[in-house]
Amino acid sequence: MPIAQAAAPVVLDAVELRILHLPLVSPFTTSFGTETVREVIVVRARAAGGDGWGEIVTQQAPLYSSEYTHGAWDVAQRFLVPALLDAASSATGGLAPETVADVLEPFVGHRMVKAGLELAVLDAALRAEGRPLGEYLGAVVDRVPSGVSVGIQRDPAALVDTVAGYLDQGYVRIKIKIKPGRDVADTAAVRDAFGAIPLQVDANSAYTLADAETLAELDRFDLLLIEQPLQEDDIVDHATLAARLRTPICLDESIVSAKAAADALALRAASVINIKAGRVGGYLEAVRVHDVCRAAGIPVWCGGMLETGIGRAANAALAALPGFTLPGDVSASDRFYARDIVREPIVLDDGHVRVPTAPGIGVEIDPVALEDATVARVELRR
Ligand code: OSB
Ligand code: MG
Repeated sequence: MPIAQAAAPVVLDAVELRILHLPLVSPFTTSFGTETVREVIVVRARAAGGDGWGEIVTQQAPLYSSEYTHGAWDVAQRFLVPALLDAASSATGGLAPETVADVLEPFVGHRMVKAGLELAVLDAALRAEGRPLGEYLGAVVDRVPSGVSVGIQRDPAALVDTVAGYLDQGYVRIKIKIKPGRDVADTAAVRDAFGAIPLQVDANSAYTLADAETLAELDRFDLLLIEQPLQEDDIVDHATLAARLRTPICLDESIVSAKAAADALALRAASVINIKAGRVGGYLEAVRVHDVCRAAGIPVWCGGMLETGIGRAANAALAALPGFTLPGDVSASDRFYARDIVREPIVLDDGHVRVPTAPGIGVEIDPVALEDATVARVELRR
């Protein structure tokens, strides 16, 4: 469903951007690399009615997508924030959160930056109105099942140990990262060790159609899905692969908008879709992706980008929409961070995460934790 009730316009006095460095509790390895410190940008929209917070989920290097933190830092200051400040001045009567995407639309790409800016404006608007983000987006449940994304480990035995720890904590679905040479044996080890748990794999674009035979070997593990086996642009190849596999194909990197989702479904390139607000340019576009999939009877789930408590709280709200019928990568703060930057870290309760009910994103920033993690700060004014 589209947003039922629009939010009131926001007058912006300034936008503060910070680059944070947050140490991860353990290294996170995917087919594209290993991260030990999360480098991320936090946005504070300084509005007449109070501050709003957003998160730009770029990573340090352009390995998952073409976006990366210092590119985001540049484009935000040079183009996107000035355009936003112009459109949201008292002279214009302010800017409604639903029109942020229109204001930023002339600038091609940079969706993660647009998403972080839109979230900050949305949070400011909703806090001023006393409305929780979940209610605004159309949440239908008050808690969401929590899955965990497990990085590639030293060997399959180490992977089994790591997965055992997450199952003990109560996570209801396991996703393991795979890459060529670390696929069939790793998946077999987890299946053998834990039986019929809800299990899926994520290749982060590491294969080509020439690997179809290897990928077909995964069919015997009854996986929920295989996520993004081929490259971002390989929509037709994904359709070809889908016809050869029994395991459902889920797209992540390829789905950059509601239009991209509709096209991928029309081509039968995927039968499940991972929705990340950053990747599609914002939480409002994420709702539109959800709506396209729901109308087509395609299940969706909420992906993650190692968010801080800001994006993690917003993801919990998004994942509460009715089309999110599979557990998301909406894990507890302590899955990645010893110390989150919000006062109410996201916690696991019986394998679920609560949808915040306080106004806006529903969490308060811990100013000391924020300051301690900040490595760069800038404030832009009109
Ligand atoms: O492909 O889903 C992905 C993290 C960074 C970049 C891409 C991905 C991921 C994850 C982690 O899998 C998801 C999470 O935040 O829990
Ligand atoms: Mg993925």
